[in-house]
Amino acid sequence: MAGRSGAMQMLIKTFHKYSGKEGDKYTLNRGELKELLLEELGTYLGVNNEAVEKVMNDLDANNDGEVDFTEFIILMGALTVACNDFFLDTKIFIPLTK
Ligand SMILES: [Ca+2]
Ligand SMILES: [Ca+2]
Repeated sequence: MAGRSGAMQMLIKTFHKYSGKEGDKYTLNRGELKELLLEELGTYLGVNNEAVEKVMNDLDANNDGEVDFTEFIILMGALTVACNDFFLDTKIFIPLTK
Protein backbone atom coordinates (compact mmCIF):
# COMPACT_ATOMS: atom_id res chain seq x y z
CA MET A 1 0.00 0.00 0.00
CA ALA A 2 2.96 2.31 0.58
CA GLY A 3 3.63 2.32 -3.15
CA ARG A 4 0.15 3.45 -3.99
CA SER A 5 0.02 6.32 -1.50
CA GLY A 6 3.50 7.38 -2.64
CA ALA A 7 2.27 7.60 -6.21
CA MET A 8 -0.75 9.65 -5.13
CA GLN A 9 1.47 12.02 -3.18
CA MET A 10 3.67 12.44 -6.21
CA LEU A 11 0.65 13.35 -8.33
CA ILE A 12 -0.62 15.83 -5.76
CA LYS A 13 2.82 17.41 -5.36
CA THR A 14 3.36 17.63 -9.09
CA PHE A 15 -0.05 19.21 -9.62
CA HIS A 16 0.47 21.86 -6.94
CA LYS A 17 4.01 22.62 -8.08
CA TYR A 18 2.51 24.01 -11.30
CA SER A 19 -1.03 25.00 -10.27
CA GLY A 20 0.32 27.51 -7.74
CA LYS A 21 2.31 29.53 -10.26
CA GLU A 22 -0.43 31.75 -11.72
CA GLY A 23 -4.01 32.75 -10.94
CA ASP A 24 -6.01 30.17 -9.00
CA LYS A 25 -3.68 28.13 -6.80
CA TYR A 26 -5.79 25.02 -7.14
CA THR A 27 -6.22 24.84 -10.90
CA LEU A 28 -3.91 24.75 -13.90
CA ASN A 29 -4.44 27.34 -16.59
CA ARG A 30 -3.22 26.72 -20.13
CA GLY A 31 0.31 27.97 -19.42
CA GLU A 32 0.66 25.96 -16.22
CA LEU A 33 -0.66 22.82 -17.87
CA LYS A 34 1.77 23.26 -20.74
CA GLU A 35 4.69 23.69 -18.35
CA LEU A 36 3.66 20.61 -16.37
CA LEU A 37 3.31 18.49 -19.49
CA LEU A 38 6.59 19.69 -20.99
CA GLU A 39 8.66 19.41 -17.84
CA GLU A 40 7.19 16.26 -16.38
CA LEU A 41 6.20 14.30 -19.47
CA GLY A 42 7.71 16.05 -22.46
CA THR A 43 10.58 13.65 -22.90
CA TYR A 44 8.26 10.67 -22.83
CA LEU A 45 5.41 11.93 -24.90
CA GLY A 46 6.91 14.41 -27.33
CA VAL A 47 4.62 17.16 -26.04
CA ASN A 48 4.12 20.09 -28.43
CA ASN A 49 1.70 23.02 -28.57
CA GLU A 50 -0.85 21.05 -30.50
CA ALA A 51 -0.77 18.23 -27.95
CA VAL A 52 -1.16 20.69 -25.07
CA GLU A 53 -4.16 22.25 -26.79
CA LYS A 54 -5.75 18.85 -27.31
CA VAL A 55 -5.10 17.72 -23.74
CA MET A 56 -6.51 21.01 -22.43
CA ASN A 57 -9.69 20.66 -24.49
CA ASP A 58 -10.09 17.01 -23.56
CA LEU A 59 -9.51 17.56 -19.87
CA ASP A 60 -11.45 20.70 -19.23
CA ALA A 61 -14.70 18.88 -18.59
CA ASN A 62 -16.53 21.91 -17.17
CA ASN A 63 -15.12 24.31 -19.80
CA ASP A 64 -13.83 26.93 -17.38
CA GLY A 65 -10.45 27.18 -19.15
CA GLU A 66 -8.64 25.62 -16.20
CA VAL A 67 -7.76 22.06 -15.25
CA ASP A 68 -8.61 21.22 -11.66
CA PHE A 69 -7.19 18.27 -9.73
CA THR A 70 -10.07 15.96 -10.63
CA GLU A 71 -9.61 16.70 -14.30
CA PHE A 72 -5.85 16.23 -13.92
CA ILE A 73 -6.28 12.80 -12.32
CA ILE A 74 -8.29 11.70 -15.34
CA LEU A 75 -5.32 12.60 -17.56
CA MET A 76 -2.90 10.70 -15.33
CA GLY A 77 -5.20 7.68 -15.36
CA ALA A 78 -5.38 7.77 -19.14
CA LEU A 79 -1.60 8.15 -19.42
CA THR A 80 -1.01 5.28 -17.03
CA VAL A 81 -3.15 3.05 -19.21
CA ALA A 82 -1.34 4.31 -22.32
CA CYS A 83 2.09 3.67 -20.75
CA ASN A 84 1.02 0.25 -19.59
CA ASP A 85 -0.06 -0.63 -23.13
CA PHE A 86 3.22 0.78 -24.40
CA PHE A 87 5.30 -1.34 -22.04
CA LEU A 88 3.28 -4.44 -22.80
CA ASP A 89 3.78 -3.80 -26.50
CA THR A 90 7.51 -3.32 -26.19
CA LYS A 91 7.85 -6.43 -24.00
CA ILE A 92 10.06 -4.63 -21.52
CA PHE A 93 8.65 -6.79 -18.78
CA ILE A 94 10.22 -10.16 -19.43
CA PRO A 95 8.44 -12.96 -17.59
CA LEU A 96 10.55 -14.23 -14.70
CA THR A 97 9.43 -17.82 -15.02
CA LYS A 98 10.42 -19.53 -18.17
CA1 LIG B 1 -3.00 28.25 -11.33
CA1 LIG C 1 -12.06 22.81 -15.73
